[in-house]
Amino acid sequence: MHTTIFHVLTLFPEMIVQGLSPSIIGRAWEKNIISLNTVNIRDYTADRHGKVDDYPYGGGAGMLMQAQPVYDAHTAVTGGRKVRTIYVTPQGTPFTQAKAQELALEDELVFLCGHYEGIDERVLEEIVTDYISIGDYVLTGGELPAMVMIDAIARLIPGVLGNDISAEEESFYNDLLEYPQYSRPEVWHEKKVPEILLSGNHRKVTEWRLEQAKQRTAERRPDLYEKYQEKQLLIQRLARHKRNNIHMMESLARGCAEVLYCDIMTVNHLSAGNPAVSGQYPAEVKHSVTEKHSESGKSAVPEKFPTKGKCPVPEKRITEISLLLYHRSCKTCMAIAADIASGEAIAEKLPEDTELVIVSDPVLKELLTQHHYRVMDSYIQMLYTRKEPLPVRHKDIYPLTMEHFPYVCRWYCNDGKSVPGINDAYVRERIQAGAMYGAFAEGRQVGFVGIHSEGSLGMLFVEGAFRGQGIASSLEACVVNRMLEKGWTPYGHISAGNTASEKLQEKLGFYKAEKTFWWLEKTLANST
Ligand code: 9D3
Repeated sequence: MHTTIFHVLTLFPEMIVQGLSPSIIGRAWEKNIISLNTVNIRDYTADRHGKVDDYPYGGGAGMLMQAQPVYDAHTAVTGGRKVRTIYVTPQGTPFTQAKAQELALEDELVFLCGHYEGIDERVLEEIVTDYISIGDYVLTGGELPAMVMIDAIARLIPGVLGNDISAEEESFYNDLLEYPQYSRPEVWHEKKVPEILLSGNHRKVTEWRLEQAKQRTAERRPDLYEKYQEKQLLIQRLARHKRNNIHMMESLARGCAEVLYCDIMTVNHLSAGNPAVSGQYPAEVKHSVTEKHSESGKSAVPEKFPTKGKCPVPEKRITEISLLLYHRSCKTCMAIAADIASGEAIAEKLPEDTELVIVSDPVLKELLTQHHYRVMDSYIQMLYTRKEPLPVRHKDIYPLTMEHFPYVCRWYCNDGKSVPGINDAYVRERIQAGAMYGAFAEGRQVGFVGIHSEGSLGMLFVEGAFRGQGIASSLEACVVNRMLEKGWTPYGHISAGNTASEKLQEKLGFYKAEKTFWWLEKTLANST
């Protein structure tokens, strides 16, 4: 099993150990999911009296930590290997959830906690890779900031929080502050629990909570609320072609993707069959761009009326979007491009470490297959937009744990004709994220289904001998219901030509997108 190691270089190691041990982090340490190695910098001083500090050259208040003990403590821990080393300092860049996610991908981290007025700059230059602060206020040392960061990073490591859908996917209202919550008793200090929460109407409860979350965010965090509204506007734009865009809408709504490129054009669409129009424009001018925004983050700009490309006849204005979304946690991108220029801009902006790209425009497919990506397969996108939960006939369906890993691998990884790109490590990660469910019959596992890391429903499998009994339907229904509870819109990608699966989805109430979807996989850079 894999263990993430946190080394902490400090003058107060007991503070770190005592601070983290009683928490969930301590439990993860006992289970060897993480390991905490505290090192007392004082143990490495070359000074006979154990001194580690001295006066700053040039004068000034207080003392500085000297380079030698810090350097030797660091070398003792890393043995000269290149290990990501974080100096926690008020002079660092502010710590964020994004930084926590990035650091959670490392196998080993060193935290250096300063004391006194700081540390001799020369040793920092040699060992530090990241300078990080936890905010604009003054503390007495770096131990609490190091503990804050370790806590935030460790809870993102699979297995630390237990086996439920990962901490990151849990909240539907990801971009908003949380709604108020109430527990027993129903009346306390003459204050009654809001009526709607006692109604048992799940949908009404969800709506009420969203409204509360919005109100509270607008009031307490206007900065977050503005971002939320921008994103909602983008989702609304995408919703004009919902069946083709549901994958992007859901990624944004579930808060698991960031916008790397967004270009919204308002287009004067001239229908080919309109005799009033034909002849007035050169054949190749099918539309005129009247507005174009390419700045990511300034995505949701209100539509304006045409300013250029004046058109003599009334025409239909449509909005076309080019968009690049990035799921940092699974190195997966989703992209749509309205034209070649946007496609090229998207290819340009694609992060280098992107392992999988999901596209639904031939332009993008062509461009990216010239750019180190290769088509794995083509898919039909299907979505379920009803709000009603589906009936689950087969009752023996449970979330999978690692004890079921060999079963899933046997049927999914080693069975040549399965989905390309699915491998042992991926299956393990999905199980640990709580994203896989198994069907059981006659006292053993007979099938499974899961939610892919970028959010689509898939990985459906039922053993031959148990097919035709509604087990596959029940597996799917179970995941659909789970998603509906979270306020998600379930969607999936069906391998083109897998008519059996398509039929099953249709029977459950899913319907198809018009576009074809391609999954593009990164080819090795040196093999091109
Ligand atoms: C006289 C200059 N001081 C800066 C206001 C020096 C100083 C103050 C506090 C040097 C170290 C500290 C201790 N704080 C940290 O080590 C620290 C910290 C913090 O104080 N606030 C927010 N994030 C961090 S990360 C490390």
